[in-house]
Amino acid sequence: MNFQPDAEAVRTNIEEKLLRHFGTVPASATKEQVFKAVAMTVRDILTRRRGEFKHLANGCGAKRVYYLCMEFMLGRSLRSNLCNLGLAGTYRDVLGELGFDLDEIFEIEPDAGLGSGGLGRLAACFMDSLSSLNYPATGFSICYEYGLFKQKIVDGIQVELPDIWLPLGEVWLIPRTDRTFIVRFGGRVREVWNDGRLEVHHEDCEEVEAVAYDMMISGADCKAVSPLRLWRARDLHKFNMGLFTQGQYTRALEESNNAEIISKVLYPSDNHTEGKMLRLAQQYFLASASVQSIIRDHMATYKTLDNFPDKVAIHINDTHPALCIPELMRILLDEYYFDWERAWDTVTRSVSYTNHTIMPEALECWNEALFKLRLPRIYEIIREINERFCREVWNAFPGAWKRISDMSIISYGQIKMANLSIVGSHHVNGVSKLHTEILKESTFKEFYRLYPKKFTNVTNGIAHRRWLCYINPGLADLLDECIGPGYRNRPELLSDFLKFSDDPAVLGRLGEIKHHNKIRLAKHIYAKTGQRIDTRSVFDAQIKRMHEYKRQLLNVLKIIGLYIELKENTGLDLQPQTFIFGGKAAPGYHMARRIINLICMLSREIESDPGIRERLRVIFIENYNVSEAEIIMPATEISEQISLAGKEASGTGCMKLMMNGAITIGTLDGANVEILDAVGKENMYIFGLSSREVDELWLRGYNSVEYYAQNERLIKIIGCLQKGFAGESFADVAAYLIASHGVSDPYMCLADFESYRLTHESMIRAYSDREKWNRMSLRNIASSGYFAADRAISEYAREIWGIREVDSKAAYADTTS
Ligand code: 26Q
Repeated sequence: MNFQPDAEAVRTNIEEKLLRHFGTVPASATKEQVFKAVAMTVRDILTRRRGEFKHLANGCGAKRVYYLCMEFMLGRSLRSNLCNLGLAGTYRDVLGELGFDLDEIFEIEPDAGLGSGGLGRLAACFMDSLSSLNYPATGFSICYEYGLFKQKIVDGIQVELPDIWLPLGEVWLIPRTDRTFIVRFGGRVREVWNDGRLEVHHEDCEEVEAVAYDMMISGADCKAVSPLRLWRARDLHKFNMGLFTQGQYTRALEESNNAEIISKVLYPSDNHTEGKMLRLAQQYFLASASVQSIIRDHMATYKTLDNFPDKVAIHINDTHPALCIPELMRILLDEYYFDWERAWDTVTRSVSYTNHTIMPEALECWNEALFKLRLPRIYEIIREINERFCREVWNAFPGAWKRISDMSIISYGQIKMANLSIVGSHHVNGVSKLHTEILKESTFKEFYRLYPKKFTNVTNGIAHRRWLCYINPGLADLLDECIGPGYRNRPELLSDFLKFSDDPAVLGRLGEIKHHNKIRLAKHIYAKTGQRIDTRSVFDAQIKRMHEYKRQLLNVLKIIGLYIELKENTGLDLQPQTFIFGGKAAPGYHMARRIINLICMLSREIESDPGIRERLRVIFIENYNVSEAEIIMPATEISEQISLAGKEASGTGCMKLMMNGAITIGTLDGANVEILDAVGKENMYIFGLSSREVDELWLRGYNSVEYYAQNERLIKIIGCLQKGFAGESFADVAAYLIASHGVSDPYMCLADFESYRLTHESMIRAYSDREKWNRMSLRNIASSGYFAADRAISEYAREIWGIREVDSKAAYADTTS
């Protein structure tokens, strides 16, 4: 039976934590203290349940999955843990009696922002489903002291501040000082033959200790609790007393800090690599500590590595943790004396890989010479993997030099991590249907010819309990009433909601729920920015990382067009519209920062014009993160998914918005294609070039001036950009959009502009028939079940990892027999 405290126990536990940790009582405790005390009691429940589940899983010898990712963007945990455990009501009552409001306590928690965008949030959603479906799973990542920077907008410009999350956030972390491993960098490798076997010694290297901090991830209405193990770097030689006594005080401090720098800060770029040696150190640190931990657990249970691939699935989320492939080889060869073939067989039957991008600048490469200096033994192993692989390709395609050079793991002084990942994995997964097709036909075409069976498609999914039930309780209540609560554990049942498409009462309720959520967002925006937005205007949101390929610029061009129209024709009868943007730019990404600046200046100019701002509003929401998303998603009516076709691997924000009843305007890109399949073209607005047309246009040569010169509107819009907004010229952005040579827009905004504008216009017309709009909204909600992470995880489990749910009855039968 799952451990579940009653109200009396909850109250006593909270009081006890307050007294013991803060020497206080509820009547005089601060909200921070109450948050911490409450979180500690929840952590205790989770730890206890984890013990019970581990016992069950061990009892049946279940195969486990280990999910490695450099990022886990968890957001806040208290609400989701309480809801998942079915304890939200009890805690609300108890805290009420103690004089606190649970919702206010939720607000105290900082976001755990250990991720930069979609990849990191996907990892967090997947942990939720792994637990909820009772799969035996562990996540591995780094315990960054600073997560993704905090974004401030000062005079319309992004300023980055450190994200200090640990003082409060670490309440969820359980330090496992009994789980530490040594990770080695630099030095030399010495090989000696001893008693007929090769011994590999690592000399003069720097040693860093990896210390485990576990965060317990709850699932909903289930037995499982899964650990997310976060590694923190600790300097082994904490302090160099020698230097200290020689009076070199600062040098002693510097040296002691050096190793700990590894887990200091998350790299803030997404869909772009930075070939920095510190990033390489972070990646190896994660890979090495995690593989050592996996082997230790496995040996503790089975006392042999013979059955390793039957009991262990290691998944690498993008290439960032790919060094676990040579690291596992190293341990099997050097520490367990496997021969090469047996070690390679073990590795390639255990590891699988998901690719998340086809943007060339995001495919990781490391400089061979620097890599060799930093990780000499790992380098030797990669060389050997590569030599054997190239021989295999040669045998399959004799004389095909070009092909071998494309597929080689090392070429022209670069180590290509995607090639290493494909060669070392039993499956290579793409994150949407279209993305998988592009991987097979273009990015990894040669690999697909060699290993056609390796390639799979499991389309991404989102944690629907968090992104629907918990953040949109009004909608969840309506669904409970109409179709019963079964969809909470079986998201495919959301389709039952279709039965209500023609029920005017339900459609009316949907409209009211949306309006209520819009009021909540409007209040939030007022508190943050002082801007009072009209809740009867249509809420149109583009919330995601700032990136050229996502084309926030295309959206801005459309808004400028509307602005010009309103200025030219003051009597124009236009449905009031509020455009909401949110997203961070990588600090070194100039154009992305310029786009933020443009949005903010346009917003400011409109704000100063009373005649316009009643009908057209632009809002830039500062510091877009998981918690901000949780307020914006339920309030949004139009979801902007307008990347250039072929560039967005999947997108997951599109799924969250759809599930909350927003209607999508989008290109045929990433998961949009499957949203269209699910909801039908009557309930979605598609525009623009297809990915094939994009490729053709690219080959022919995209000439922006062709689109510009023929379009009166575009001429005016570009003119407006050149003149600028609120005193700031954007002539540089205008030049980028229309240049036919030199620096120009590779994402072809102007090619899709007219089709985008017309499609948006027809959407705004449709909005005036509110019942029809609500019906579209209902159909989107009812068709969103496919995009639940529960579905994605079941597919991964079955098709890629070969793991099964832990069934409590079977487990007991096993242990008792
Ligand atoms: C690599 C090396 C050095 C520094 C940084 C990086 C790095 C970090 C993060 C490279 C890429 C990322 C993140 C990529 C990402 O978030 N991709 C998104 O993944 C989502 C989940 O599959 C998809 O839905 C999105 O389409 C994809 O853009």
